[in-house]
Amino acid sequence: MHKTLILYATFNLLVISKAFPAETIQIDFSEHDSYSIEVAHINIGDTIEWLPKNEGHNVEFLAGPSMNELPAKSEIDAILSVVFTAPGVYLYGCNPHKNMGMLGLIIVGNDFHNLEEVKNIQLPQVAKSVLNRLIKISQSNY
Ligand SMILES: [Cu+2]
Repeated sequence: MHKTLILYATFNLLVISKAFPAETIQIDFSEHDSYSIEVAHINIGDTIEWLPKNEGHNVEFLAGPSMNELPAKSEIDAILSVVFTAPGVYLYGCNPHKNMGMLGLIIVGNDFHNLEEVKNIQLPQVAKSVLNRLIKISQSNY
Protein backbone atom coordinates (compact mmCIF):
# COMPACT_ATOMS: atom_id res chain seq x y z
CA MET A 1 0.00 0.00 0.00
CA HIS A 2 2.88 2.36 0.79
CA LYS A 3 4.38 1.74 -2.62
CA THR A 4 1.08 2.56 -4.29
CA LEU A 5 0.90 5.87 -2.50
CA ILE A 6 4.46 6.71 -3.48
CA LEU A 7 3.66 5.97 -7.10
CA TYR A 8 0.65 8.28 -6.97
CA ALA A 9 2.80 11.06 -5.56
CA THR A 10 5.33 10.52 -8.34
CA PHE A 11 2.59 10.68 -10.94
CA ASN A 12 1.45 14.09 -9.70
CA LEU A 13 4.99 15.35 -10.08
CA LEU A 14 5.07 14.02 -13.63
CA VAL A 15 1.96 15.96 -14.51
CA ILE A 16 3.52 19.16 -13.17
CA SER A 17 6.85 18.80 -15.00
CA LYS A 18 5.91 17.95 -18.58
CA ALA A 19 9.38 17.20 -19.90
CA PHE A 20 10.03 14.45 -17.38
CA PRO A 21 11.98 11.52 -18.88
CA ALA A 22 10.41 8.06 -19.21
CA GLU A 23 10.43 6.06 -16.01
CA THR A 24 10.77 2.40 -15.05
CA ILE A 25 8.36 1.18 -12.41
CA GLN A 26 9.12 -2.10 -10.65
CA ILE A 27 6.37 -4.44 -9.51
CA ASP A 28 7.24 -7.49 -7.41
CA PHE A 29 5.51 -10.83 -7.30
CA SER A 30 4.89 -10.83 -3.58
CA GLU A 31 3.65 -13.03 -0.78
CA HIS A 32 -0.01 -13.98 -0.48
CA ASP A 33 -0.29 -14.31 -4.27
CA SER A 34 -0.34 -10.63 -5.12
CA TYR A 35 1.53 -7.95 -7.05
CA SER A 36 3.29 -5.32 -4.93
CA ILE A 37 1.56 -2.55 -6.91
CA GLU A 38 -1.99 -3.49 -7.87
CA VAL A 39 -2.88 -0.26 -9.66
CA ALA A 40 -0.13 1.62 -11.49
CA HIS A 41 -0.66 4.99 -13.16
CA ILE A 42 2.11 5.60 -15.68
CA ASN A 43 2.91 7.91 -18.60
CA ILE A 44 3.11 6.90 -22.24
CA GLY A 45 6.59 5.52 -22.86
CA ASP A 46 7.17 4.34 -19.30
CA THR A 47 8.39 0.80 -18.62
CA ILE A 48 7.05 -1.67 -16.10
CA GLU A 49 9.39 -4.35 -14.87
CA TRP A 50 7.93 -7.33 -13.00
CA LEU A 51 10.36 -8.99 -10.61
CA PRO A 52 9.93 -12.57 -9.29
CA LYS A 53 10.56 -11.79 -5.61
CA ASN A 54 8.17 -14.61 -4.65
CA GLU A 55 8.04 -17.97 -6.43
CA GLY A 56 5.34 -19.43 -8.62
CA HIS A 57 3.94 -16.40 -10.47
CA ASN A 58 3.95 -14.81 -13.91
CA VAL A 59 2.22 -12.12 -15.98
CA GLU A 60 -0.43 -12.65 -18.64
CA PHE A 61 -2.28 -9.72 -20.23
CA LEU A 62 -6.04 -10.20 -20.16
CA ALA A 63 -7.16 -6.89 -21.70
CA GLY A 64 -5.60 -3.76 -23.12
CA PRO A 65 -5.81 -1.27 -25.99
CA SER A 66 -3.04 -2.94 -28.03
CA MET A 67 -3.22 -6.64 -27.22
CA ASN A 68 -1.31 -7.65 -30.39
CA GLU A 69 1.68 -5.53 -29.34
CA LEU A 70 1.85 -7.00 -25.85
CA PRO A 71 4.09 -9.96 -25.04
CA ALA A 72 2.69 -13.45 -24.64
CA LYS A 73 2.38 -14.62 -21.07
CA SER A 74 5.71 -14.72 -19.28
CA GLU A 75 7.35 -17.83 -17.88
CA ILE A 76 6.75 -18.61 -14.23
CA ASP A 77 9.42 -16.91 -12.04
CA ALA A 78 10.80 -14.87 -14.96
CA ILE A 79 11.47 -11.13 -15.14
CA LEU A 80 9.24 -9.31 -17.60
CA SER A 81 9.84 -5.80 -18.90
CA VAL A 82 7.24 -3.98 -21.02
CA VAL A 83 7.26 -0.46 -22.50
CA PHE A 84 3.74 0.96 -22.72
CA THR A 85 3.21 3.13 -25.81
CA ALA A 86 -0.59 2.95 -26.25
CA PRO A 87 -2.75 4.89 -23.76
CA GLY A 88 -5.52 3.03 -21.98
CA VAL A 89 -6.30 0.51 -19.27
CA TYR A 90 -4.40 -2.79 -19.11
CA LEU A 91 -5.49 -5.77 -17.04
CA TYR A 92 -3.06 -8.58 -16.32
CA GLY A 93 -3.01 -11.57 -14.06
CA CYS A 94 -0.94 -14.48 -12.87
CA ASN A 95 -1.77 -17.76 -14.66
CA PRO A 96 -1.92 -20.00 -11.58
CA HIS A 97 -3.63 -17.40 -9.36
CA LYS A 98 -5.67 -15.00 -11.51
CA ASN A 99 -8.92 -16.82 -10.77
CA MET A 100 -8.24 -16.21 -7.08
CA GLY A 101 -7.70 -12.53 -7.72
CA MET A 102 -3.97 -12.14 -8.46
CA LEU A 103 -4.60 -9.29 -10.86
CA GLY A 104 -3.09 -5.92 -11.66
CA LEU A 105 -4.22 -2.79 -13.50
CA ILE A 106 -2.08 -0.32 -15.40
CA ILE A 107 -3.48 3.03 -16.51
CA VAL A 108 -1.35 4.60 -19.22
CA GLY A 109 -1.70 8.33 -19.84
CA ASN A 110 -4.72 8.61 -17.51
CA ASP A 111 -6.80 7.21 -20.40
CA PHE A 112 -9.89 5.08 -19.59
CA HIS A 113 -11.33 4.74 -23.11
CA ASN A 114 -11.35 0.92 -23.01
CA LEU A 115 -12.56 0.54 -19.42
CA GLU A 116 -15.82 -1.15 -20.48
CA GLU A 117 -13.87 -3.87 -22.27
CA VAL A 118 -11.83 -4.45 -19.11
CA LYS A 119 -14.98 -4.58 -16.97
CA ASN A 120 -16.49 -7.21 -19.28
CA ILE A 121 -13.62 -9.70 -19.00
CA GLN A 122 -14.90 -13.11 -17.93
CA LEU A 123 -13.60 -14.03 -14.49
CA PRO A 124 -14.82 -16.15 -11.57
CA GLN A 125 -16.69 -14.24 -8.89
CA VAL A 126 -13.76 -13.85 -6.46
CA ALA A 127 -11.52 -12.43 -9.17
CA LYS A 128 -14.33 -10.21 -10.43
CA SER A 129 -14.71 -8.59 -7.03
CA VAL A 130 -10.95 -7.96 -6.90
CA LEU A 131 -11.13 -6.40 -10.37
CA ASN A 132 -14.00 -4.14 -9.30
CA ARG A 133 -11.96 -3.00 -6.29
CA LEU A 134 -8.93 -2.24 -8.48
CA ILE A 135 -11.07 -0.26 -10.93
CA LYS A 136 -12.45 1.82 -8.05
CA ILE A 137 -8.91 2.54 -6.83
CA SER A 138 -7.82 3.51 -10.35
CA GLN A 139 -10.59 6.08 -10.61
CA SER A 140 -10.23 7.60 -7.15
CA ASN A 141 -8.34 10.85 -6.68
CA TYR A 142 -4.63 10.51 -6.36
CU1 LIG B 1 0.62 -16.12 -8.87
